[in-house]
Amino acid sequence: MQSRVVMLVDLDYFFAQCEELRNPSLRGKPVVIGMYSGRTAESGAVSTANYAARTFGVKSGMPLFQAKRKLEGHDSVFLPVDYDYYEQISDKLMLIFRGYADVFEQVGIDEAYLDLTKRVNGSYDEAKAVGLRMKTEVMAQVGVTFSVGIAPNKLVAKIACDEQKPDGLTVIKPSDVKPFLERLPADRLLGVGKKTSARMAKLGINTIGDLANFDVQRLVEVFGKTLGIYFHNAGSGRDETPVQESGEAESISRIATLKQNSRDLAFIAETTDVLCVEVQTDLAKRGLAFNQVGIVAFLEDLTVRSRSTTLDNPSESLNVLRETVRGLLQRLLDGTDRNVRRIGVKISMFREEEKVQTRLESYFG
Ligand code: DCP
Ligand code: CA
Ligand code: CA
Repeated sequence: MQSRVVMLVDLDYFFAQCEELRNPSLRGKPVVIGMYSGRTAESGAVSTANYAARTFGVKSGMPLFQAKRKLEGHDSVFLPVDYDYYEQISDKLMLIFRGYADVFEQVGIDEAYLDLTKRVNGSYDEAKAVGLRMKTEVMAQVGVTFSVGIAPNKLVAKIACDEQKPDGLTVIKPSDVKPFLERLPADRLLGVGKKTSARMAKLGINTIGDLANFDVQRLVEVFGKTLGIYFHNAGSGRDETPVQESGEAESISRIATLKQNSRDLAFIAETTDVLCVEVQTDLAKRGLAFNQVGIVAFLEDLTVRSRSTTLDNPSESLNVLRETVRGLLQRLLDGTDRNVRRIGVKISMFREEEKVQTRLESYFG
């Protein structure tokens, strides 16, 4: 049987890179994105940091005051998380990545698996060329870098991707899987955290190679059946999990802040009409139809209202989308006497047939 060709793309220092994109004068300086808890001005944790900040030892999850201390005396920049903006960039990128895949699975905001097997006819050299083309296109169209891992399955693609960052590209052909994994520490495997790796070390398991050679019965005794068998397979780089369309990637949304707070339908519709065009353009690129439409409004008092509806028949029409959104907007305004500050439009795709098809394929190989 032909090996699969699975690619993982992972955006580099994603939240911080988005901030650099918005404000290029940040480039070269240490940039830290903080999740501020709001209790005191300094309390909270590091969400991520660019590579310049990482050279000073700043890491995701670290308390912000600690990051501040590490960067003291350096010309660094601390910014709060702006998730809506990062999501907009992510949506744009995912749309480009999707175009390169037979099957596409977004994982979180900054990662995606692509099954390329058919597209490259099983060739790892061709897959590498595709990865390089993607980098060029993404740099030209959006202006960000990402790292790529290419391997026969998701498990190894993930580890390969982590191997070279930022802007890396690592290819592990089927015949290279064993020598590649053997030398790596066991905690590079998904599911091996601090506790597990300490338990493994007691058993004399330090590298993934040690895990592969370890008696599977003992692993099951120590870690239980499910984990034991998973570790045994993972140690040898075996993973049959298919790349699958995820639910999350099946909707497209856009959000915008109004020029001024308002509850005037015609005024707000000027903005939603633009959002509709953007959403519908994305949809058309994917050649899909929508059957659900939703709007979300952030009101002046910071409360959130939403309305949604399901169409009788899936549609691709911009007019249908605009009119449906206006109808929802009317309903939403009828339900409140406050002004709207921000407004978002979201459509969900109609792809029942395809979903069922993928599910069957994953059951029956
Ligand atoms: N993130 C977060 N808190 C964490 C880890 C991550 O808020 N503890 C957010 C910020 C990251 C994004 O998720 O930008 C993606 O996480 P990654 O683990 O992929 O890390 P980065 O993209 O920041 O860096 P890398 O270049 O190592 O992938
Ligand atoms: Ca990343
Ligand atoms: Ca990631």
